[in-house]
Parts: sequence; structure tokens; C-alpha cells
Amino acid sequence: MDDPLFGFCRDCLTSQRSAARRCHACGTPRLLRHAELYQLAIAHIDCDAFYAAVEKRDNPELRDKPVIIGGGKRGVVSTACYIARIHGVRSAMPMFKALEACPQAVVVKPDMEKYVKVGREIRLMMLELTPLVEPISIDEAFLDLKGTEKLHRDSPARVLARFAKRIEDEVGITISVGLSYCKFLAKIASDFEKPRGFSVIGEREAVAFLRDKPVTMIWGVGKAFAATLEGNGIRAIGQLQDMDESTLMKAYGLMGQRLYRLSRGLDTRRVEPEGEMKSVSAETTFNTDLSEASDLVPILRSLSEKVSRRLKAGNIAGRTVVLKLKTQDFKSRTRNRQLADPTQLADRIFRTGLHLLEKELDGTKFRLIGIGVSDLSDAARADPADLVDTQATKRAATERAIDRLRTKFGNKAVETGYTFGTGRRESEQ
Ligand code: TTP
Ligand code: MG
Ligand code: MG
Repeated sequence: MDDPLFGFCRDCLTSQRSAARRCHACGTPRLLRHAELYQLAIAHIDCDAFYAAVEKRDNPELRDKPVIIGGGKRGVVSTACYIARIHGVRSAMPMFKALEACPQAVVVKPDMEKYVKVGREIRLMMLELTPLVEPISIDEAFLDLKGTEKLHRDSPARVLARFAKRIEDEVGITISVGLSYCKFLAKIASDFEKPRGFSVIGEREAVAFLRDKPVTMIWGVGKAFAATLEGNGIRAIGQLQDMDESTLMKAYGLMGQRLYRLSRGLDTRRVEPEGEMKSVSAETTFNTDLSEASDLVPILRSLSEKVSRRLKAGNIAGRTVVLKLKTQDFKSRTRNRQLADPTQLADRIFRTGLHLLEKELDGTKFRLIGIGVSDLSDAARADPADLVDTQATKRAATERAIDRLRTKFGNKAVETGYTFGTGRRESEQ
């Protein structure tokens, strides 16, 4: 029983008694076998074609059709189902190109609210397996299942296979699982046999496994850095394995150390559960990319008010204001500024954000703007009267008066000059 070399069936979970190709109990070929199968406990889970899968679940007519989620005024593909991918459709592709490649595709507009809800539902189910769940995005997370064998009376591998089945039965979409001994390889593994995948990478095979893989598989090696490496003749991870640490550090600094370690499968980063709230923020993605202050400033103002409302409701304040921008080509820019005291006032958040934003307005087109505060603390010491800037104190008093009116008559009762007349934007969250 539980011989890792015989493994178990991912469909009926029966332990296998031999090395046969099909499950002796249910006959499927979906068997999991690996020498380290019952020792590995770090998993990465990612939903398959997430938005498209949710839409197919909710409209069975779409099931066997190529489906593209995207469109709206943005005109790019958010995701495509695996049938559409066969025709070459990919995320972030302009819509017209996607439809050239797959004219018969059904295009569905994204319904963010729905996807966020499903993502949350899945996350709660993950938390039933272990408290150590580290969400990475709307559809993926790391899980550390070390030490949960007693609780589940089962191995992490089998717990994960059961989980994949449960998501299919109860949520109605499919996931892919990567199981390994560290985050780096768990993440690579989950991408390995998508959709409905379950890949295992053990400690003993890591170095050999990585040898012929491209350096872009290493965390933090983006296009630009890969080009630098390529300029130095390095393309495969194996080449990094043959270099020593000091050479790599001399050439690439701290990144060199990372290359040295990850190329050898050495990754000691822990799975960090979503701890206490670390920041409060609000962001919005635009229908069309924006570059002008006259467009961005009112949005920044209304987002600042939203953040402020949340802070006030939670009786907390933040000392560092963080501005987030995403450019047309999906690059993120994060800028922050620390204040003398923690704040919960929309006006302070907005003015600080504005100061940060002004430096970024160089004609670049943005697809998203967000503002928030971190360094959270209790509201007790927030926003002391400003002895130098009496205007700021006045504005704070005005804001508190507006708050009282809004509590009484609703948010729309008082609009400031900045937000007046701006409508609700797409996918504000
Ligand atoms: P991913 O997990 O990257 O992709 P996916 O779930 O669609 O497909 P895969 O099976 O390869 O994991 O992203 C999750 C969701 O995020 C995706 O369904 C849509 C959204 N998304 C975008 O809106 N734009 C993008 O460019 C990408 C990559 C994803
Ligand atoms: Mg996914
Ligand atoms: Mg993902």
C-alpha cells in the first residue's frame, strides 16, 4: 500500500498495486507516480483558463466552443479557453488578431465581480486544507501542507488530488497542481501539464530537470534580464549551474546570487499566508488607456475617497501613501511616500498621490491607476492638527464635516470639485 512507485489514481484515489498504465479500480490513465510522492508538501495551484472556465460553467452552450474573454473598449484578450488556444489565441493579444486566428470564437465580456467571487470561494476551500495559503493572483496560490498528514489522515499528494476533484464537482471549473519541495519548482510544475494537470518535481531530480530549461523560467528573469544573460551567452539554466556563486554575484549582484541558488533548485522562501491586513487600497482599470492629468486626477480623487472611507470605517490609518500605475503594455509602476503622521483623510491621501502622479505624467498611456496606504496603525494618532499648514487643518475639518453629511445622506450627497460629474468606471474594485 502507498508504494510511491505504484502511486494512486487521481480520479478515484485508489492506491495502485502495480506499475500498470491504467487504474486497476476505475480504468483511467490518470495515475500519479513519483519516488518522492509522499514526501513533498509545497504546492502551487492555478485554475485553468480561469475566466473562460467560469463562463463555460455558467453557460453550458459554450462548453465545446472556442471562447475568448475580452473585448469591451480595451480590445485585448483577457484569456481564451483551451479550444481557442489550439487556434493560437493567447492572453493580451489584440482582439482583432485573436478573431483572425479563430473567427468562430464566441467572445464574452469579462465579469470581474463574478471571477473575484469564484476566486474567493476557492481560496476559502484551500484554507480548509492548511492555514498556510499564499494567494498570488485571482486564480492561484501556494499551499504548504507540511505536517497536515495527521489532520487529513492522508498525504499532501492525495489531499491535493482530492481537492482538484472537489473543485471540479463543487465549483465547476478545473485546476492544475504542482507539487514539489519548494515554491520555485511547485510553480513550474503547476504549469507543466495544464489543463487538469498534476505534476511532481522531487528534490533529487531538480538539478537535472532544470538543466535544459530556459533561464526565463527563473523567478525574476524577465525579458530585459534574459536579454542581458543572452548577451553573455547564457540561455539555459544548466549554464548557470556550471558557474560558481562569486562569478555570478560579480556579474549580476544580488540577482546573481538568486540565479546561483534557483538554478540548483535551492529555494528556502516560505509560503506566507495572507496575514493581517498590510494595506488598504482601491484601483480601477480604464475602458481606454489614459495619459492626461485631466482624466487621471478626478479618478485619483475618487479612489482616495474610497480608501479613506475604508480606513475610517475600520478605524485605522496609514502612514505610507502608495500610488500604483499600470502602463498600456502591462508594466507596473509603484511609487510611495511616507508621511510625518498616519492619515485616514482622503485629502491627504489624494494630495500625496497627486504629487507622485505628476512625476509620472510624461505622455505614457496607463491602463490602471490605484492608490492606497500601508504602514497601518490605529487611528488614534492619525492626522494631528498641522501647525505649519493651517490650510491642511482646515481641509481636514471640512472633510470631517463632509463625512458627517455623507453618513447621514449617503455618499453621493456631497461631491467634491474633483469628482463631480465623473461616472463610474469599468471594473472599479
Ligand atoms: P492566468 O492564470 O495567467 O491564465 P488562465 O487561468 O486564463 O489560463 P491558464 O490555464 O494558463 O492558467 O490568469 C488568470 C486570469 O487572469 C485569466 O483567466 C484572465 C486574467 N488575465 C488577464 O486578464 N490578462 C492577462 O494578460 C492574463 C495573463 C490573465
Ligand atoms: Mg490560470
Ligand atoms: Mg494564474
